[in-house]
Amino acid sequence: MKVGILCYPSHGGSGVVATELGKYLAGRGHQVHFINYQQPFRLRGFNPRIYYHEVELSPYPLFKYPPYTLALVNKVAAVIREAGLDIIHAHYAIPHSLCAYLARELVGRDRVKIITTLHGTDITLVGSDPSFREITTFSIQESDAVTAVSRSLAEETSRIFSIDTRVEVIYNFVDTKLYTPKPGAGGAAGEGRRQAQRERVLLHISNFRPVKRVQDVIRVFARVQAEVPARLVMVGDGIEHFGAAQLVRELGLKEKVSFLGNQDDVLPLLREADLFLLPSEKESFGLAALEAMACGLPVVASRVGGVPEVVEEGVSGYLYPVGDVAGMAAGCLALLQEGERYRRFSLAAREGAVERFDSGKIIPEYERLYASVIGKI
Ligand code: GMT
Repeated sequence: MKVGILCYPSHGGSGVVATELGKYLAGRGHQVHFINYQQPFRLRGFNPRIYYHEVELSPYPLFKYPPYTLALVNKVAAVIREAGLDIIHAHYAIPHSLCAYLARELVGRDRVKIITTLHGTDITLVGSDPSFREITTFSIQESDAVTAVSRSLAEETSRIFSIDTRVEVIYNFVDTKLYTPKPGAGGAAGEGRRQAQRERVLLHISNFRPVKRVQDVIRVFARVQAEVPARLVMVGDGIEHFGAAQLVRELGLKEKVSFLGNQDDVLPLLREADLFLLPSEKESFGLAALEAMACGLPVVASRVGGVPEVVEEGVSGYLYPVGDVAGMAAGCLALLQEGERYRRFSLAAREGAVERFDSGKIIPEYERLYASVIGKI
């Protein structure tokens, strides 16, 4: 099949899922075309079956807001014609799903099928905002198939929008052959190392938006490090960075907290960490938590959205109400202070990732969906 992928190329779970999906599909013999203003950050190295089409936008004094989405539509239509795409897979409803719809209108309805994958904030924050609500509803309804990355998000989509479109759940995935505990030392295998090492490492990765509650990460860490030697590694960037850095200074934790900014490759960081923290207010799935689990890290998180579908409560992590900093700190300490418990959770985290979310298990679900919308099965 020939598949066009539209996604956000910057750091963020939806772009990661779209890029990893494209790479995997190419590995299975499909031809994949990324159409974007920038090469997705995880799209590295040459692959003869992966094409990258850059959307260029000439500046014009009349445009206060350069119309990127119109240029994208134009480019998508051109790629459909030139490459003969079978499918456009739009990740994140706004604007990609609508751009796919407009491009299909330009080339002719029968030429290409549209799949929209909903990732979370495109529904829970952006899509439900009155300024985007109608257009989100429209683009969902005009897609040939719609998927959501968790059951919770699929249900929320049906609740928020009055649509009769079936929203199929296809979970996010991780390559568990690549995302593994540090060979011979990290994750579940590394309990010896963990016992011996002085400082435990807590890790948080996000886009530092208000919805991620990064100050809760700092407050949880403050309580944990008062009981066990520990350090906190913060990966990512966004508008909450300054508030978080300020809180670290106020709490006198500057020597124990590192802000690394956006990182293209988080695997080495996951392999050196002991616990993953995700105290978000909303989280449709929590891809960063899944990648952590694949590396054998138990997760301490809030019980929201799709997180309980990923992290098995009391098995691979502990979940708490949003803002329950004391609870989350207690959960971290229960894991860090009891070696046997930590070992069990670490093994279960790895096992959960391998058995339920491995890319080799999930990606064929997308292939089946593609085949069914283009009438091949
Ligand atoms: O967190 C965000 O707002 C960014 C968004 C994205 O595009 O990366 O994340 C969403 O999609 C991810 C990939 O499907 C999910 O793992 C995240 O849970 C989801 N974020 C939220 O629901 C807040």
